[in-house]
Amino acid sequence: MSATAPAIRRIAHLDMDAFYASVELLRYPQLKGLPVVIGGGRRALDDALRAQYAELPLHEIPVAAFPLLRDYTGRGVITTATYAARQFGVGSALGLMKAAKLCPQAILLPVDFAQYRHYSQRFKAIITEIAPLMENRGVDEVYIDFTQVPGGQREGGRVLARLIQKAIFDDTGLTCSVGVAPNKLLAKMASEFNKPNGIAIVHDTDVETMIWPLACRKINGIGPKADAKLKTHGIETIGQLAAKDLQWLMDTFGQRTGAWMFDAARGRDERPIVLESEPVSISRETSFERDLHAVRDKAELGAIFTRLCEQLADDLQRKGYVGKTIGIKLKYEDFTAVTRDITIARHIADAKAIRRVAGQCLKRAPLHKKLRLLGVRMGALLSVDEAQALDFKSNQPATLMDIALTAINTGADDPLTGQLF
Ligand code: DCP
Ligand code: MG
Repeated sequence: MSATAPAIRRIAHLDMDAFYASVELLRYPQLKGLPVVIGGGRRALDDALRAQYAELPLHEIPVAAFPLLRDYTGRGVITTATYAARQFGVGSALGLMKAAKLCPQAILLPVDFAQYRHYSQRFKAIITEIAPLMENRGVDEVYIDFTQVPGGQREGGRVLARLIQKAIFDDTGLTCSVGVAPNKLLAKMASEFNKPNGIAIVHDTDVETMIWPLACRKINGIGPKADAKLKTHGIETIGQLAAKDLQWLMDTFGQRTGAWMFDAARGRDERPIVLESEPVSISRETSFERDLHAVRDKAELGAIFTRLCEQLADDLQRKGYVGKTIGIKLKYEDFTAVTRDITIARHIADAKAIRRVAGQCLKRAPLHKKLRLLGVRMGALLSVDEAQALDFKSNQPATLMDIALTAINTGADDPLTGQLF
């Protein structure tokens, strides 16, 4: 490429290989090359194994000591499987007992989301150091804009893809696969072409040869329902889809979907890379079926309040956040609203702790009017990893007694609040 040639849009899709399983193999490298599946609620068993071999480092626990799929009973499903296990036809979403029939000798390990989140954050941090325009698509995949990044145009993006793969592997020991293409739609398909540890490059001119032979389901957005409908019209491949005219597609699938399918079959996709914006706060709220009074409906209100705190705690834990500003929102029967919040000294995400602090907030809000809505919010968010580092450094006490220390924005107390919550 000459120095004056305009940059061609190059978008990469990067997807980690057998992600959960590969993370498990980092601590149990003795299982490398063996069929391993991840799933089921067997954390207790894993703990038992570690307790039994407490004197040994994890990587020295003998392979023969690991639980096998053939001994599993229960209703759990596989989250993922190593490539060695996939050869037996087992993989994501398959029931563990069904999988045991196909590959009884596979080793079964329980899921450890905290560990996967940790590695997820790590590989993404490495990518953004090299290529800052990254869109988060979930725990193990991202889109990256290669267009303006050094090496992003060389060999269609292969040079930069290789560099990123190497940087991730050097830091984490994990492999990934990358597709580089003119847009997200094609990049997503391409990242699957050479899995695992592969790179695939697609140009506009490759659509006919590389994309049209694929099944329609390979288009991200054509799900089982649309696929079944396409099949009833004899359309199996993307090439067959591309042979249909726009009007027919719009008549059959509706204007929007039909037009989208028309473009997708031609490998056209203009969607921009959406940059990560970390949430400032996470909240849960609910409006009541009838207005509730703090005294007369105390039990009902208390139960709803507790439920909201549990849901908020769930959201936080699922997304890997903790926070230290707990707030409530109240809307009254006359549609006026108030908020109260308290900032505590440590970051938390646990339902009981949230409930206690939120209860303190509620005590500071007027409660003589009936309520139509109640909300609970967590602000001052940090990722679990960041918070651990920070709270450890500042050596804060582990108790909740310190919540009274740093109350802010609590407004005037209302004499009617009493000891309700
Ligand atoms: N996952 C899950 N349940 C599913 C599918 C996936 O829990 N039905 C989890 C486990 C995977 C992770 O999400 O490790 C990433 O999903 P992928 O589809 O990218 O699958 P893998 O990374 O495991 O394998 P591949 O190498 O095919 O990408
Ligand atoms: Mg993956």
